Amino acid sequence: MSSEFGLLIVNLKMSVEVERKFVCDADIQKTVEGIGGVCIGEHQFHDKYFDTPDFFLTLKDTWLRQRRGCWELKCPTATVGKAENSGIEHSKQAALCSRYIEITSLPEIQQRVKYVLKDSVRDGKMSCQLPEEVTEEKIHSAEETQLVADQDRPETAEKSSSEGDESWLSKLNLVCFAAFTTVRCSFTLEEEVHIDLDKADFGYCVGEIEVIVPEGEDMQPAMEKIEKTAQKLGLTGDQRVQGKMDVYLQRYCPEHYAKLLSANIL
Ligand code: V4E
Repeated sequence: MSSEFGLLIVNLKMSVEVERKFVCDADIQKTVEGIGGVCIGEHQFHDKYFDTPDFFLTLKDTWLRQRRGCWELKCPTATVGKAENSGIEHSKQAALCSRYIEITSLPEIQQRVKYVLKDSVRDGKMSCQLPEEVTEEKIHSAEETQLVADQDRPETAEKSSSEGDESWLSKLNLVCFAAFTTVRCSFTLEEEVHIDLDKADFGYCVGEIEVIVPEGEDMQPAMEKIEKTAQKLGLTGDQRVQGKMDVYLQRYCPEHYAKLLSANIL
């Protein structure tokens, strides 16, 4: 996969992570294995989350983090599928699941973040340097084209040279607001269902059932797979379960937590 210049530009379709969190008991690992979950490994990672001092990104449900030295941005999907609006059962399933796009290309992350922060400058809520005009068109072109030279050169795939340069954070007035380490045990099941069992270093454990869906496709089948898996696990609760970030902010950043709660982000 390479052009005559050793560089290839491809269209990469985005994926949506459809996830449902659940409360873990002491036997959860056995329970997951009992329904056919195959453990694909345990690993540990440290997350650092970034936002402006007045929480502009997270108030737009946009989550910028650094994990294992790589940048990741989780943001809401653009549209809600038609099927999600039909039927009480469907809307109950939808309420228990979160849907986010995860972007891992640093140039694309920077474009997105600048685009979200554009409103903060327009509203006069904060000052940050936006070095170039950021338009929706540019966001889409960054989305549609990714330089995959890095994929051909594995030594640069994990961390590009610009990834080490963190001056863009201060230019955009971004500071770290949360940092914690997670030990994660991952399982795969049939029908492309994935389960993670997470233990955060501040003493919170949570499980997550996840299905990946190409952006724009109907999410209902994914939510049904998640519901089926939840039933097999014997999960009965119909309340939304707190993620690691909810608990972290509630404990350590109550002002930030309260703002996100009142904006219905958490
Ligand atoms: C808080 C938050 C986000 C940050 C990442 O949260 P989470 O999915 O809990 O982290 P993690 O480590 O499991 O990420 P993964 O490895 O799966 O990518 S992204 C969105 N939110 C808000 C949010 C929400 N509103 N509702 C639920 C159920 N979760 C998160």
